[in-house]
Amino acid sequence: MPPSYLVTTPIYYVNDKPHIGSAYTTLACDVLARFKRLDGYRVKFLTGTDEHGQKVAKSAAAAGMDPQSFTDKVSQSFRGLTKELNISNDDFIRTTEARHKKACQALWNTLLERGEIYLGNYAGWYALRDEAYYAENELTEGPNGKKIAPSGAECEWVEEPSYFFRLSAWGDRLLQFYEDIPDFILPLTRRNEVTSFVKSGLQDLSVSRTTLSWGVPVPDGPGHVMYVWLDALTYYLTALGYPDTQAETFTTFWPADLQMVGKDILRFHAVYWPAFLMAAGLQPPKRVFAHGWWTNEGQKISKSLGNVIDPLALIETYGLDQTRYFLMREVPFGNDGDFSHDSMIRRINSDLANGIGNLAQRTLSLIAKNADGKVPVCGVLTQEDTRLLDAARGLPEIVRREIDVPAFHKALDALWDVVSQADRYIDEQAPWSLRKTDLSRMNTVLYVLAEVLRHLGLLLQPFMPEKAGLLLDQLAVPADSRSFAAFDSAHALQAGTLLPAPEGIFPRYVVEAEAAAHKG
Ligand code: ME8
Repeated sequence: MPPSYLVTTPIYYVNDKPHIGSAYTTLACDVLARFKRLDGYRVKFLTGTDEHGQKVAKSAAAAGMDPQSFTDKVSQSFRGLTKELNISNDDFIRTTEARHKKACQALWNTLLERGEIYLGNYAGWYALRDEAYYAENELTEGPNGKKIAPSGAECEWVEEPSYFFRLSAWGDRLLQFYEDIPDFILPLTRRNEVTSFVKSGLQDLSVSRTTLSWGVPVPDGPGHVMYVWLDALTYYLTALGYPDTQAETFTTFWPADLQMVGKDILRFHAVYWPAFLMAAGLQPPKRVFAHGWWTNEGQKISKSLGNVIDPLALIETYGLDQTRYFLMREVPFGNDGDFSHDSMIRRINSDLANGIGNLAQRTLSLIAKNADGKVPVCGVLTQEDTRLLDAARGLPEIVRREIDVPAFHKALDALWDVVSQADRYIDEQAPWSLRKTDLSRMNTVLYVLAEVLRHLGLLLQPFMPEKAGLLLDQLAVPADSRSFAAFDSAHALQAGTLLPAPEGIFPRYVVEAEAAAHKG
C-alpha cells in the first residue's frame, strides 16, 4: 500500500468573497498535495467553507438575504476560486451540508457521554470578528473605551446559558503532548506562544450559543446551537466519513499529516482542537503549521482600508502560474510578507522570463536549429557536465526535505540555484560555437542541458502545473514519466526523440509605460 497523506486548509468564513489570504493558504496546501501525489503518496486534500455563526449571520442580514441563500452564493465563489487557482482538492466541505451536521452531532454526543461537556452560563467577552472568547486579562482598552482582543478585534460582553467543554482539565495533557511531539506546532517560534497560553491556565470553553440560531443544533439541547469553532473544526473529520471511524477512509487518513492555518487561528488548532480530539478518544493531527500574514504595499489588508487583493485580478493581470510562483517564492514560508506589484513584476521577469524561461528557450532553440529538433546523443561526459548533472540529480532529495517542513521558498531556491549553474555552464560551454568545431561535444552539452531541464520541469509541477507541463511537453516527456519515479535513470531523455518546435513558456511582463516607450 502506498503511504497516505492528509493535508487540510482552514475552512473560510463566507462573510465576504475570497481574497489573497485564503488563496495563499489553499495554494500552499495544493503544492503539498501535488508534490506528495507525484512522490507516490495516496493523498487527501481538504478545503471548504465555514458557514455558520454570528459573523456570517450578520453579513447575510446586511445583504438582505436569508443565511442559507447567502452562504450558497458566497460559498460558490470560494469553490470557484479553487478552479481558477487550479487547486487539486479532493473534497470541498460546506458546514451547512447534512454529512457535516451528522459528524458534529456525533462528536458532541461522544464528548457528552464521556463527561467532557456540561451545562452552565457564560458571562464574558466575545469578539465577533474572531468568533472567539477572550479572558479579561488578555484584553486592552481601545480609544473609545471598547475592549480590544490581542488580534485587534473589538469585544462585546455576552451573558447566556451555554454548554461548556472541560478545557481546564486538559492543560497538563496538552503540555505533555507538545513535549512528546516537538514538531507538532511549526514554525518553532510559534510553539512558545501556544505553550505559554496553555501554561497560563486554561478555562472551560463555552461551546454553545443561545443568542443565535444559525448553527448546528445541539442534540437534546433545545435553543442551543454549537459554537461555530467546534462546528468548523469538526469538518476535518466530516470529510473522512466520521462518525464511521472504522471505515477505510478514516483509518487510512486520520490523524492528518498537516493542518495548514494562518497564525491568527493557531490557538484554535493547537489548543482547542487536540483537546476536543483527545477528549473524544481520537488522535490529534501530526502537525499544525501556522504561516504568516500578507500585507499590501506595507499596509494591513482590510475591507475598510479598501486594499483587499483579489486573487482573480492577480491571475488576470500576471497569469495563473506566475501568481502561484510569486506567492510561494516571495516570502519565506512562515514569515509575514508584503505584496507589491513591483516585486511581482520583478519575480516574473528575473526568475521566470530571464531565469528558467531563458535557459529553456536557449537550449530548446539550439536543439531545434542544430540537432534536427531531436534529443541529441550524449557522448563522453566531462567534469563540468557531471557537476551540473549531479546538481540536478541531487534536487529531488533537497526539495523533498524542504517540502516536508514546508519551506517552499527554500525548495524553489534550490531549483533556481541549478538554473544559475546551468546558465553559467551554457555560457562557458558555448554550444553555439561548438557547432562548427565539435558537433559531438555540442550534442553532449545540449543533452546535459535538456536533462537538467527535465529535472526542473518535474519538480516545478506542484508549483506551476501548467507551465511545468509545457516545459515537459517541449522535452517530449511522456505523460507516464512525469511522476517522481521518473528521476530514475531509466526515464532519462532518449537520444533521437523528436521534440516539438520550441515555444516561449515564460514571457516577460511588460509594464505599460515600458510598452508605450517601445512603440515610440
Ligand atoms: O478563521 N495573510 O476563517 P477566515 C495570510 N473559519 N493569510 C490570510 C490572510 C492574510 N492577510 N487573511 C486570511 C476562519 N488568511 C475560520 C477557520 S478552520 C476549522 C475555521 C487565511 O475566513 C489564513 O489561512 O477568517 C487564515 O488562517 C484564514 O485565511 C482565516 O480565514
